Amino acid sequence: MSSKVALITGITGQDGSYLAEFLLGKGYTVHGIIRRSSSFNTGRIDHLIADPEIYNKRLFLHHGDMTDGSRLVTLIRKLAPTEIYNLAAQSHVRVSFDEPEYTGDSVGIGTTRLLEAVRISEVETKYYQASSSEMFGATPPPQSEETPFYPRSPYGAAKLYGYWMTRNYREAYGLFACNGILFNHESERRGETFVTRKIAIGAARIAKGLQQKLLLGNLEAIRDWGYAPEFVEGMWLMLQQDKPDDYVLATNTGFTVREFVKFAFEEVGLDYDKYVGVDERYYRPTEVDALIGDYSKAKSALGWSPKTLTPELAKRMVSFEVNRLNA
Ligand code: NDP
Ligand code: GDR
Repeated sequence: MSSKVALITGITGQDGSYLAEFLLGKGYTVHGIIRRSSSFNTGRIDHLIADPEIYNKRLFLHHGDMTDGSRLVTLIRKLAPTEIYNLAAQSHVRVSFDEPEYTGDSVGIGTTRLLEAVRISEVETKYYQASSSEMFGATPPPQSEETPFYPRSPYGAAKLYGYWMTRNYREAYGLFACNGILFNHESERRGETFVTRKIAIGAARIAKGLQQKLLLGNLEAIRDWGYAPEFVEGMWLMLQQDKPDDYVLATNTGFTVREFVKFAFEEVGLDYDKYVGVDERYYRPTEVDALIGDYSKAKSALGWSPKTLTPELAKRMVSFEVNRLNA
């Protein structure tokens, strides 16, 4: 059996589920932290839990929370992971305006709790921090590792704090710690309130006659949308290098939300104009107008490049929803 042991916070999320699959495929033993919930929250990894060759043999789940520092220390001491992927977060930007304090606690201080847990437990490990293009906020594209940060949401500000704490632990204590500055990446497993999944579900339901209208917020925001399974491989690559560093992962292409809507409705043969409306409820107090990532450093240092670009991603997500409705 491989001596590589990974600990993933946020294993029940979009990226955590793909990363767990990816690492299991590489022969890792994978530990994941899950939150206690009154209803089931493991839907994205249920297929792994159902596999008797995997669950409790090479995949182990532990209750914990980013707001509970002593639990993080206990777990890291006990599990002695060789790689830690910190993916847990209140990751919804709009929600972070409603819950700025909790967002700062789980995303920002939560990162510090985990880094401190690593330092206190004196475990030899490599650390990946899920940093975000939201940290660039108002700074115009293209954005790279050298671009100045200007966060525009409580989420972006909390991620920026986590980014700097990760760098500080690298510089102060020699921890092998990397920031992956990831631009939007989506998939069939994306949370249903993020715009791409919401659009994909809406287009499929409208085509099936199950829904009349799709109400969205700002249609003119530009995003760089890639495919999540490709991005988790980039996270792993960062920890396989000789030296820790920070990397942008992106596709270097930008599309408006409106264009994503157009691609999605084209897939079901409909004119989006007839079905899509705007509801100001989905506007943010401060918006990030345009994110387009320059991933040249990841390409040259990690040999990483995206394969799926936004138009194909939109088609793929819609066709998944259509098939789901027809099943
Ligand atoms: P998701 O929202 O899908 O998943 C977030 C995960 O964090 C879930 O497992 C969630 O648990 C868990 N979580 C939330 N709060 C806590 C807490 N207090 N303690 C423990 N666990 C918690 O996010 P993604 O998979 O899309 O993203 C992964 C990470 O990458 C996040 O940190 C996100 O901010 C960051 N990121 C994402 C990008 C993207 O485009 N997807 C781009 C850049 C950065 P539960 O299932 O119980 O809710
Ligand atoms: P984002 O993703 O804020 O970029 O954060 P989201 O899909 O929420 O929004 C993207 C853009 O679409 C606009 N928008 C809408 N957004 C939502 N959620 N719902 C709508 O109805 C809607 N209409 C328009 C938004 O205003 C925005 O401009 C994601 C998260 O995964 C973060 O955790 C991650 O760090 C960043 O991507 C990179």
